[in-house]
Amino acid sequence: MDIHALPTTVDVAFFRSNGYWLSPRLFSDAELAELRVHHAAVVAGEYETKRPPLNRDPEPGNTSRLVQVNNAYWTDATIARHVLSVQIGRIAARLLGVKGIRLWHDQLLLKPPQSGKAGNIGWHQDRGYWACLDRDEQITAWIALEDVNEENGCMEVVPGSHTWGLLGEDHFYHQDIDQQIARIEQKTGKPFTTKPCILPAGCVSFHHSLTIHGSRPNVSTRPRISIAVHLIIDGTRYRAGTPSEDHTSNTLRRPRDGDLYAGPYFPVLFREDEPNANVWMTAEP
Ligand SMILES: O=C(O)CCC(=O)C(=O)O
Repeated sequence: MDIHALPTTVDVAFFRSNGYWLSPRLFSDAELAELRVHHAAVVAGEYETKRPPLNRDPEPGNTSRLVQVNNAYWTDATIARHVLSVQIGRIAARLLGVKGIRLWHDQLLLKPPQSGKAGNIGWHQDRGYWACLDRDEQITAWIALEDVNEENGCMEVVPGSHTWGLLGEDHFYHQDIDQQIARIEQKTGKPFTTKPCILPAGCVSFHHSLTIHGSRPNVSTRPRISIAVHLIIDGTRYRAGTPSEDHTSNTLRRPRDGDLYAGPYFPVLFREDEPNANVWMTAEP
């Protein structure tokens, strides 16, 4: 992990106005090679720690459609080391202009080769699934373990859409993604213009939780493999009675209204005033 690559003030300004930012390369060839082996093991249902993930879809052995595994870091020490990296947290904190970052949950992803529509991820705002969080400003770090581009169905974002408010268009599983566009345009009165997040392996895209994003089929012969690290600002609290009451991360602790998301289920990646708060950190930069 490149512990020196931090967004510049120009990068931060780009993130603030566009709602996403693509990092330079953060992971070395050796780290990527190791991560790919561990990613494949988790997809196959081989859990090094013997602890299963929080949930997954579909079951191990089925790679005929998009595979997602939530809290894969529970199952594997290598994945945990990178998902919980202090550097990912530090970059996220700088982009959001906050002092601390915790994990909300991770999501290991595999979009199979020649996926057809079964590989699509419908247009959505993460915030739509995270209404139980008491603030709008959250962020995801999406780690490319292979080169991703339009051929293998890279993520696409709508630049600036994080300023449009919450649209109620939460269609992660909607495969006919072109059908959604006219309705979103009608709702917002704005043209739906997307930007592909083309990333060489080892680079990471960061997107704001209100940014509209989705992805299209993998038409290549290679899998698209990645890990999305969903992050919350340290100090985020639970808001009761929202449509995302049943978010899987709430099943971990059954919070009461106003409870802090803290403790071992929501580990600290980075805290400006407490450099050793990240218990997974192996070296102080
Ligand atoms: O992997 C994709 O194409 C989309 C992932 C996503 O929705 C996310 O990371 O929030």
